Amino acid sequence: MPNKQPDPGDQGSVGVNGGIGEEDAIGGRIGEVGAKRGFNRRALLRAGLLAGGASVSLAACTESPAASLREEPTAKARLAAPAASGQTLTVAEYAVERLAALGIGHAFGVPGDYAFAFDNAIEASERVMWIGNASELNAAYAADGYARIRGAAILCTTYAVGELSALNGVMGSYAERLPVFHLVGQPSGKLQRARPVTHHSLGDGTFRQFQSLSAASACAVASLTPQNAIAEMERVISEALTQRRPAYITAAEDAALLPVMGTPVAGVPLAQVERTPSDPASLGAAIAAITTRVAASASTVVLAAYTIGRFGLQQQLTRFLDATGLAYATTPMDKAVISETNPHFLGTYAGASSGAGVQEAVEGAGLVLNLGGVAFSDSNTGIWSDELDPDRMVTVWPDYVQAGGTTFSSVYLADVLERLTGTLPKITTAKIPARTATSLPGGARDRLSSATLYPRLARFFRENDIVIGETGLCMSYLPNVQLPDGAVFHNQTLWGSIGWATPAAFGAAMADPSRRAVLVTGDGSHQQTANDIGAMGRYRAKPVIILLNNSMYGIEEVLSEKQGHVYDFLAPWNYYELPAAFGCTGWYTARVTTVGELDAALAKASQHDNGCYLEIMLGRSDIPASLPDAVLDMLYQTAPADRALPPVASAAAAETVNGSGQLS
Ligand SMILES: Cc1ncc(C[n+]2csc(CCOP(=O)(O)OP(=O)(O)O)c2C)c(N)n1
Ligand SMILES: [Mg+2]
Repeated sequence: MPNKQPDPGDQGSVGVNGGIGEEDAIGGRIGEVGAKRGFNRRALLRAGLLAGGASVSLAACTESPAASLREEPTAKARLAAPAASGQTLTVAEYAVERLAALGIGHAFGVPGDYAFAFDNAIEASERVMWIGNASELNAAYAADGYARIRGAAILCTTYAVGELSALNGVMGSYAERLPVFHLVGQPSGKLQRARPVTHHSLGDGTFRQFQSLSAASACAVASLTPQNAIAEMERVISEALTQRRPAYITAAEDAALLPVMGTPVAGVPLAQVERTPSDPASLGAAIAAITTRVAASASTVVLAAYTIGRFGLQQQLTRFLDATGLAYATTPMDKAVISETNPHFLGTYAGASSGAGVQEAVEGAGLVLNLGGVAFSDSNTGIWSDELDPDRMVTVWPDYVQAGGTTFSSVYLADVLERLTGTLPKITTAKIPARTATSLPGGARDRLSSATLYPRLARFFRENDIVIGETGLCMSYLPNVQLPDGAVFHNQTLWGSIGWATPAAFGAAMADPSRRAVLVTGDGSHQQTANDIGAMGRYRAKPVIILLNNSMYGIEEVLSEKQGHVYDFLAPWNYYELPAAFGCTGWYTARVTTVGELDAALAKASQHDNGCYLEIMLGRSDIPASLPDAVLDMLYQTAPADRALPPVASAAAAETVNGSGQLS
């Protein structure tokens, strides 16, 4: 039961038995006032309203198998747990319990008085544990990391100041297709109608303008009331899961405290949620078109996209590859979507930055079967150095198929995979380049460099690891490190917001504590969100953090014509001291400068059953030269005569605008 150990910081005046009083934005009178504005008020409201209100019980919700995911006994046991006691749930409680039924066991957030209804509902839930992050942006990143492993996540922030701080993080989840349910409390309807000057407002008596900003990061939006809460939760859950994108769920504080009306829905765990079926005629036509194209081409290679993982189709893909014998490659964004020990795995495809032999195998194929819709973004293709012919590619997007000039709509990835598995014959496929065992370069006294580091990290990674790589120079190396069986890899390749990886690694660690989470991050990125190391210690997460100290925003130097920019230098932190400063106890920390020190530290870290933090001193000499002018010109397109973008990059962008990126 690791989840709800009360940490030392929680045992003082900010008691765990209710968590009330942690915030009182108006008066700052912690404790008494907080209590009155929190549970007591809610209890009074509920008691007063229940007598005349519709009497519905959500006891059924607690019977979901997902209940076992909840490992969190302490503080909540002392609170009335409405779902367990069969009491009528408030709107906020219903929202939380309905999401819990999907198997979401944690909610990441920062509390706020307008969001107390949601905060208190989470605190009182038997199935969802409150996880306090250092900021809302951190919480959004953590929820993103959690959703990558658990399939979906809850983020809870307060009105305006909280939700807007989270916005970049949630937008990243939108771009990278992760269903994060963002719960946001608003001032009560009474307040909004009276139009007073309140905190978190622009002082003009208007209240709804922030909702539209937050809504831009969501594929579905719901403003809950007692009358609509049950139906609206079904709608937003269905939409978020169909699209694998965030949903924004808000409620005015008075509405959030009223009992829901109608028949509640118990829900099922994520894996049991029924998928929208494909249109049979369209599916049949798409399968026929793909089969014809495969038969007509001399060779076929598969690109397996990240969406295979987002939609939980890893086993289907494995069966498909076994049945057809087709070889597959993954781009950095799709890395380890299925185990990289799969015998059909070619390696990483990223244009000129591909693994040995992979570019030739993929670009030399007569047909590329793009399963899931690879993002041919600059950062995913060795800066558009891919040379794929759109006419030799069939793309199975999450909800439609594109074959030549024909689009087959209302056809879903899962159905296409399943049907193709039974339809395509066993095919001889591209030759898989022989893998050479990596030798370990460097002597024990040598100063560390990327050349000596990454081969050692490759050996350090172990089966079932969750490896989180930050945006930055590490992404020039990690994609080509082959991972052991069952290990997965996540990077925010498309959205690329630095700082994401540290809280995302925390979220991933919370999503599955049985697996080791290994974070590889640059120093500049880490400086943005390092304060969530405190949350890691507090909630007993045990990540291994590999901090790359080059004292610079290194990749920015590579991406600009000249180096040594004043804006790329960083404040010199003593990184390896951070875990202690942030209250982590029992962590193994080290600063390593030589190859021998690194070897010793990795050996210790692999044995240490708690958090580990290794500060790797790479230095500025490890930063590669700037990219050639021609590449930079193509990347930025700032001069009239710059080289045009390659066709697949532009074609894929057009797909995104016209197709699966715009489902609603
Ligand atoms: C939120 C955000 N701000 C700024 C950037 C621009 N940016 C991209 S990479 C990068 C530098 C990363 O530096 P570091 O983490 O130290 O990694 P390094 O490349 O040095 O290994 C910056 C500033 C960004 N992607 N996201
Ligand atoms: Mg750096």
